[in-house]
Parts: sequence; structure tokens; C-alpha cells
Amino acid sequence: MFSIFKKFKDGLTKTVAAIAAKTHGLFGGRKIDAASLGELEEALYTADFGVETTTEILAEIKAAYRKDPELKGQQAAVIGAAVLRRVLTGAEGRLPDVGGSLSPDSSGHKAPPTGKNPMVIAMIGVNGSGKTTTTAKLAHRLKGEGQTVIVAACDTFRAAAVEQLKSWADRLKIEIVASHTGADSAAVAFDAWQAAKARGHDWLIVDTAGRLHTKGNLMEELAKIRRVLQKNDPTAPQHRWLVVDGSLGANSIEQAKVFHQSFGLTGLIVTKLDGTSRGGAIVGIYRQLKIPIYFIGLGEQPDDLQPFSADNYARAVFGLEA
Ligand SMILES: Nc1nc2c(ncn2[C@@H]2O[C@H](COP(=O)(O)OP(=O)(O)O)[C@@H](O)[C@H]2O)c(=O)[nH]1
Ligand SMILES: [Mg+2]
Repeated sequence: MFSIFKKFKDGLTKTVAAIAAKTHGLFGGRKIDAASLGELEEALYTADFGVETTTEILAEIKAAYRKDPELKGQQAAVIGAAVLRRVLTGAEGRLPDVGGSLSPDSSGHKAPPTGKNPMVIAMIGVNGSGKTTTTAKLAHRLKGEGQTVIVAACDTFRAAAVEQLKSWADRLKIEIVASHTGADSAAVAFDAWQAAKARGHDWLIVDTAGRLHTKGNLMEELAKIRRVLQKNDPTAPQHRWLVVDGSLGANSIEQAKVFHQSFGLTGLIVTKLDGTSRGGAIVGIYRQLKIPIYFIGLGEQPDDLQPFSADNYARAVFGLEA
């Protein structure tokens, strides 16, 4: 547990540092006063927590301060973290373990395929948001949990996109179905589904393109991938996840709405939280969209993709310990 909290803390260092820089050690034990409340408010805005959340955090701390003029920064931090946890109720997406009888048993033998269909996750999002990296990291994580997975290289539009996923797959020993640049992405998705089914695999993760000649083309291509997958399984892709670059802050909300209208998103991945001091944006993104956040990206290493934990996030932001 502790090491996961440490990952959150380390991954959110820039956001935490930005808040600390503005609050001058408030959470270290200083007593609250009017000036420090102002500093905290400014810090929360700077970290992109947004008006609603900042107002709520300040209101609760002020109420406690009115009751207890000796209130310490540390106590204010506990209150702030509690507000974040409350606001983020329902924000934690959790994948079921679909491995079941297909997971290796204690003797290391794999039970024969039971004929079930793979669960499909489609990674959607604009270029550079982190789809390909996340596809690889997630496949690696699922494999580490004893589940079986295939990834499909369906960004056939951008030169080198297929190679990028292939090289991750090579490095992490992940099964991949890929074609060449310019190939029909829906056909790749179809073949990958068939391969996952034939091998009795638990998961198929479909990496997709983030940009085509026009936005309309992109939406049409994604819709086609979905239609073709549905020829195999009418419920696929069961998970339609938007990958958003966390460093873009509130700007990603509009983008998310467009994708949501077209695809009915079922989940979010927020990447690059390690690279930004605006890690508060994740709260606004969730408040606006009410789509669960399955994972967050806290770095470029395979293990830097972590299931989103509202509690770890809230405590890290306010400098509380595990
Ligand atoms: N620091 C950091 N970089 C990331 C993270 N996720 C993705 N990236 C980087 O963002 C860049 C774009 O990622 P990519 O997966 O190619 O995006 P795609 O265009 O959506 O497929 C790459 O350089 C990744 O290494 C993250 O959580 N933290
Ligand atoms: Mg990509």
C-alpha cells in the first residue's frame, strides 16, 4: 500500500511543489490565518483545481477555523483531502479480473480455453495524449496479474505508430497483432479479436489513431473499428476509454465531450500527471464528465500507470502521509 502511495506522491511532485511554494509550509504545522487562507486559495487555483472545488475546500477550512482559531495547517490539510475524496466519490474505475479459470493454476498450467470472448478495451484520444504508451503499460500490468492479453496496432495512419507499439510489445513480451502503415485499421482490430478468441485470451486492447485528415474522418474510422469488432461480439468494445493528457488541464474537457458524444465513453485515463504542476485538473475533469478514471500516468516507465486512487491522490496533494 505504502509504495503505491509513494508512486502517487512522487508522480504528483510538481503539483505538490507548486502548492507548497505558494502556501509557505502551511501544511508543515503553521497556524491558519487570513493570509495563509489566501495563499492556499491561490495555490489551488494555480494547480488547476477550478472554482467549484477550490471554493468548497476553502469553505470547509474556514468553517473549521471559525470554530477553532488555533487550527493548524496540518488539520486544514486533512479537511482539504476529505473534500477531495468526497468530490471524487465514484471516480475510481476498477477493471474486473476476467482471468477466471483461464489464469494459470498453482501448478503453472493454464486451463484450456472455455470459448468465452475477450474483453475489449479501445484506447481513444487525440495525438500525443498517451494511447500507445498506455496500451503497452496496461497490457504489461494485466499480464503481471496473470491475465492474458493481446494488443492491436490500429493506428495505421501515422508512420511509425505501428513500430512504436511493436517495440513496446517486444520489450515487454506482449502479444501483438499489427499490419503496415496505411492498412485498414478495422481489419487489424477484427484479426486481433479473432486471435484473442482463438488463443482464449482475457483481454484485447485496441490502440487507435488520434488524428486523420479531418476530425470527421477520425470519428468515422473509430466508428468503423467498433462496427467491425461488433461483428465478432455485439458487446465489443466493452470499454471505450478516452486517454487525456493531464497537463492540458481543463482544456481536455471540451475534447472529451466530443468523443463522449460519438462513442459513449466508459472510462478515462489521465496521463502525464508527473509532468505538470496542474494536477488538480483531474478533479474538474471528473466533476464535468462523471466518467470514472481507471488509470493515471505518473511517468514513462511501465509501472508508472497506476489505478486511480482518490484517497492516495487527495493525501498526496495535501502533503499528508500514507
Ligand atoms: N511523463 C510522462 N509521459 C508520458 C506519459 N504517458 C505518455 N507519455 C509520453 O507522451 C508521449 C506521447 O505518447 P503516445 O503513447 O505516443 O501518445 P499517442 O499519440 O496518444 O499514442 C510519449 O513520449 C510518451 O512517452 C506519462 O504518464 N508521463
Ligand atoms: Mg499512438
